[in-house]
Parts: sequence; structure tokens; C-alpha cells
Amino acid sequence: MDRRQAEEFVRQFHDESPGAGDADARVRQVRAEIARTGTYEHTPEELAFGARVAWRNAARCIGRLYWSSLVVRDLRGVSSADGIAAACAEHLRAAENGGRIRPVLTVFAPDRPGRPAPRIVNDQLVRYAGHRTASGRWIGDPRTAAITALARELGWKREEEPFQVLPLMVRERPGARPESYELPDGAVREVPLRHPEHAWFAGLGLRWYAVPAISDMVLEIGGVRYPAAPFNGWYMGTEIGARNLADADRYDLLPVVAEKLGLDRSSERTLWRDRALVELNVAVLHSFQEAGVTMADHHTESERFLKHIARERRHGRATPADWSWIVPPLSGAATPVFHRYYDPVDPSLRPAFVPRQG
Ligand code: HEM
Ligand code: NRG
Repeated sequence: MDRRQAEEFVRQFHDESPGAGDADARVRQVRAEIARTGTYEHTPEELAFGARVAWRNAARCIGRLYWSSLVVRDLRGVSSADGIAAACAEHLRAAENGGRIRPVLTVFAPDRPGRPAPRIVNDQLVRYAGHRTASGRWIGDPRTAAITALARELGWKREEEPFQVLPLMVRERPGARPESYELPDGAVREVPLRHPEHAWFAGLGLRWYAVPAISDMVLEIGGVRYPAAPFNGWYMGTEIGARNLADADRYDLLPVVAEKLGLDRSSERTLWRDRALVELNVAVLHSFQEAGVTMADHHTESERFLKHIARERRHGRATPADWSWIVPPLSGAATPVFHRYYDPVDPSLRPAFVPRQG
């Protein structure tokens, strides 16, 4: 435990939280607790603030306008695999909220000296299985090949279908064999995809889940590491329509959609890929809209992000941002976020969501 990180965080919390009491007194308390136990416990208010600021600091995230309204579920007392799996299902229900998706973060037990915390193996709470057939064809999402194989080793058996939701896998400590849990009915909202003008589109049988909930990043606040802290917001349409369903190493659907659209694929110059991309993205946005599930288009989310930068500036704060992640993967230069530079990214900025090693 780095005492300076703890102190710096406590002071930041008090600086930004008028009425939170005496910063010096709290710093002394934290110092004493670290000397005695090797770590310290955040108050619920510090935890919620730290999680929100970790979102505010996420340089790759275009969705940061609403950082201060993140709902933080304090489940630090939960450290069993069973408890974590049940609470993750509950997280998904709370986040889905009948389609009006709420940004939510659930915090489970932190790492403590000599007692590392449990980990969620899956990179998102909801993911579709993927594996390669003997003939070399992919069924499902190639991105999850490794965790699909792990799920099967742990005894998971399912039909090989393109949109099969994986079980949740939880390690009670690093290196332990994961416990595997099927997400219960009702926890996973999905949206079947159709196109507003092309009736054949529904026949492709495509779908996607409503809640993107990242579960493999470590939430680091004031020197304390929370390796199990899944969080979600809502989707921006291009994440699904221009990446998950379109990338050649994901569902690779551009040739399929172009074929159905009757486009000329004999030359790249016909821009059949680009035209297929647009129709795929129209279908994603239309389907979520009709299903009443929150989703942003990339033009609107880009505008919100610039509004966020302006607001942060009025509070005297910089907004570090990574251009290559912020600019949407479709029609980049048609959105305002393309045409500017951003405050530099400092990888040591905390609180933060950091990639988990192992
Ligand atoms: C990344 C949008 C909410 C933290 C991203 C990306 C997008 C995005 C488009 C880039 C993803 C990619 O290219 O794969 C949104 C939208 C939200 C939202 C529309 C709606 C509210 C949140 C919340 C948090 C968060 C609630 C945390 C509390 C992050 C982080 C990354 C990220 C840490 C980087 C992930 C990585 O490095 O792989 N977000 N986000 N976002 N977002 Fe957000
Ligand atoms: N591109 C990934 C999800 C990454 C995070 N995106 C969000 N996060 N919208 C995908 O599944 O397509 N969020 O917390 O809302």
C-alpha cells in the first residue's frame, strides 16, 4: 500500500466534496490504519467518488458526460464466487431497468495484504461464445475463443449457435479453478436486429445484448485495488454495427450484408463495404430504438463528449482523451470529435480503471 496515493486520494475527495469534514483528521486516520493493517477501508462516500472519478479519468471513453451520476453498488462484503455470480445477475437487472439503461458499477472485495480478492474471468458479464469448427469456419464471436474453451473444460455444454450467452466464471482467488454459473433467465436482455426498410435483414437472425458490462478491469482508488468491479453504461451503435458484427476477425458480416443488398463486390471502388456498414448500423440503431433499449448514435455521443469537455473546463479540470479510441469507427470526420486534439493522457492518473494482468 502506497501511503502517498492514499493521502492524495483522500485530499482530492475532500477538495471536491464540500461538507465532507476535516481532511487532515481523515488523513491521520488512514495513515494509522495503514500502519496497523497494511491497508485501509474507504468510506462508502469515498468509494462512490473514487469510482465516478475513475470513469471521469477514462481517456478512451466517449461517454463521460454522465460520470457524476454513476450508480455505485457497495458489495465489498461479498467475496464468495456464489455471491459474486448472484450479484452480477442483479447488476445486469438493475442496469437494464426495463430498457432505460442506467450506468452502474458494483464493487466486490478489494485485494488485501496476503489476501488477494476474487476475479471475474469473463471480460464482460454478457458475451457470446465462439469457436472454430473442424472446417475452419467460426461459429459465434471469435473474440471469446479462449473463455469459450475454458467454459467447456469446466463442463459447459451448449448447442453451437452464433449468439449463445457464455456462463459467468469466477475465481475465488488468482490461479484457482473458476466456478461457472449460467446467467439466470431475465438477467440478459437481448435485441433481435432488423432493418427499417429491408425485410430480409431480420432473416439473418442477428441479435445483440443490451448491456455492455466490462468485468476484467481493476478499479484502483487511493492505492486500493478492486479487481472485481464490473461496470456498464449503454452502447454506442457503432460498437456493435461497425466493430462486433463487422470486423473481419469478429462476426465478419459485411460480405453477407453486401450480398443481400445486391452490391457489386467485384472491386473495392464500389465501396460495397462502406455501404454495407451504413445499413448494418442503421439496423442496430433502429432495432434498439424499437425495442425501447437505450443506445446512442455516434453523432449524438460525440456532441455530448464535447459538451463534457467544456463543462470540465469550467470546473478547472482537463479531460485527457485518446483520439484513436474517441473517434467513432464509422464516419469519423463527420463527427466533431475528429477535428481536434485532446489533453494528453497520463497513464499514472488515479483513480482509474486499469487493465488486469492475469
Ligand atoms: C471505453 C462509450 C459508460 C468506462 C468506451 C468506448 C466507448 C464507450 C464507445 C470505446 C470502446 C471500444 O472501442 O471498444 C460509453 C458510453 C457510455 C459509457 C456510450 C454510456 C454511459 C461508461 C462507464 C464507465 C466507462 C459507466 C465506467 C464506470 C470506460 C472505460 C473504457 C471505455 C474504462 C476503456 C475500455 C478499455 O480500455 O478497453 N466507452 N461508455 N464507460 N469506457 Fe465508456
Ligand atoms: N466495445 C465493447 C464495449 C466497450 C465499452 N463500451 C461501453 N461501455 N459502451 C463492446 O462490447 O462492443 N460502457 O460502459 O457503456
